[in-house]
Amino acid sequence: MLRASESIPASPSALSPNATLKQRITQIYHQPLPDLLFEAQRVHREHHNPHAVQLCTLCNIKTGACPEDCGYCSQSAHHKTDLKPEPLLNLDAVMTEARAAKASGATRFCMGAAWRDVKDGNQFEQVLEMVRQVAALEMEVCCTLGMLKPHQAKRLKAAGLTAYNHNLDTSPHYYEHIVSTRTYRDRLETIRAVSDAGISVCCGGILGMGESVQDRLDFLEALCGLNPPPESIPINCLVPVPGTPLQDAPPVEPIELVRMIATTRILFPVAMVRLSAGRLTMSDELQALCLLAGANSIFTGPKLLTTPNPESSHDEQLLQKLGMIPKPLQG
Ligand code: SAM
Ligand code: DTB
Ligand code: SF4
Repeated sequence: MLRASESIPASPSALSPNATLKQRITQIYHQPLPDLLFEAQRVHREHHNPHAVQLCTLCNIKTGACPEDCGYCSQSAHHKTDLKPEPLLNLDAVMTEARAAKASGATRFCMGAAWRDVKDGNQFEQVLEMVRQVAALEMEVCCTLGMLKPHQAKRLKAAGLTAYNHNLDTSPHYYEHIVSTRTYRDRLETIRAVSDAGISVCCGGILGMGESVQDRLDFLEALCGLNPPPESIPINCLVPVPGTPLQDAPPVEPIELVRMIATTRILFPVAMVRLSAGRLTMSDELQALCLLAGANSIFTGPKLLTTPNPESSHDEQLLQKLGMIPKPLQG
């Protein structure tokens, strides 16, 4: 039992007011786990319903043959994976998936395309129509289509896009070990175009690509540099895909994932923190810890973009066991 003479362990606020952001992030991440989780839960409960988890569904509207060489990705033309490239899906197919996603409780529909960047023209016009029609279902609508120019971001906004996903993925330093066909600066420019157009920014990263813990903290520091801060932060664990350079990467240490989620929650109190790729190989207990550490969204449905994901029935059981509920759409 704690005696009156014993002090409560140091909390992040004990850090000197002159500490740099890097020092603050390091101190938050490395503090004893009970203190880290306590702080993350306090912040989470201040801004979110601690019982509610937003369900999102992904739809890969254009598969494979991507000219970028992202080392983690099944869809890069630079890697020999088993994936069969597919052209842009037609509007009906996308809407069928969007309606099914809504019927299964998802409130956000995210369309991904294996493009390096968006080209003006017929295909972009088709995507704009998809955005209009998904928005009309009264779902949040998100796209991840690669690099965007400011005028394209404005058109997506006008079509009703809620959010654009464009990940920084890892630290500025480690990025060039993972992708050589584009730079961190390219990523930042697209993110600028998205926020300047008034679209909410969804920006996160991937753990388990051979990066150090310091790289992960430097990635969080880079996220803190975004202005405005991202409203949505997907934290992915690498799904190792045979044929990619990262096919043999070892899995992320589970408590390191929990620490990353909690640190993200503390640094971004109002953001949605999404426990994204990699859940299929996580135990229910690990997912529960992530939800207790401040994650408040998951992707549901048996497939992410190209890799498998837990069945919806499993996720329903998990939420039920935890006494948690799918988050309703805010009016
Ligand atoms: N082409 C677009 C782009 O790269 O911005 C959008 C699609 S891309 C597949 C979306 C995000 O999925 C990537 O930024 C990356 O963070 C994540 N991702 C891709 N492959 C992954 C994998 N094997 N494991 C975990 N996350 C992955
Ligand atoms: C994000 O950060 N994770 C989602 C979403 N944004 C688009 C995608 C995960 C993809 C996992 C690998 C795949 O299925 O190909
Ligand atoms: Fe292409 Fe996106 Fe995959 Fe990179 S992550 S190879 S840009 S689809």
